[in-house]
Amino acid sequence: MTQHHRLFFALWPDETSRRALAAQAQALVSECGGHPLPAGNMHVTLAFLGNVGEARLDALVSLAQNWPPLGGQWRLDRLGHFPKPRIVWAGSRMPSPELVALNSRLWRALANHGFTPPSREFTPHVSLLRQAERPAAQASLTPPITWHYDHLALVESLPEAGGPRYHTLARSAG
Ligand code: 2AM
Repeated sequence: MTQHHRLFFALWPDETSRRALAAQAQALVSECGGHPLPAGNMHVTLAFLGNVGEARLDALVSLAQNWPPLGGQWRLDRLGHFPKPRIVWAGSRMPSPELVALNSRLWRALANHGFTPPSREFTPHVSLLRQAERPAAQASLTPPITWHYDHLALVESLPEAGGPRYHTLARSAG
């Protein structure tokens, strides 16, 4: 039987923004209910691939490893809510042109390997709370958090009883 891996490409926060996001998640629990994501799991997904067969793994690893070095920052100034999956998230009021461009570039490269880009618009977000009962009362994230990123990661999501465990399979230089 072919083995499948649940994969996505993501950016991981630098230490300072990770701490700030974790503190923000903790502070929102009393207001929104739900459970904060473990700080080490916080990330922004650039491309979600879902279940991918073993045979396609090498090409993805190579894509990640050969991705040009990144250097950028993302300013998070907004809180949002996805009611169906019951997620409270942090993101930005104005779409970040750098992240949108990176998302497009990545999907163009993935399309060359036979992956189909999603039809839904890209809404970069960092999930802060799962199983949230309500959105945050205010839509702004104050003070804003500036996230510095320097590499792209290909990550496998491994289901575990307490929530997914993320395992980085490959990353770009940075
Ligand atoms: P989430 O943070 O909003 O849950 C691993 O599951 C990562 O891929 C998470 O960042 C998750 O987003 C995202 N993800 C899961 N299912 C997805 C889907 N169908 N489309 C886009 N992203 C998805």
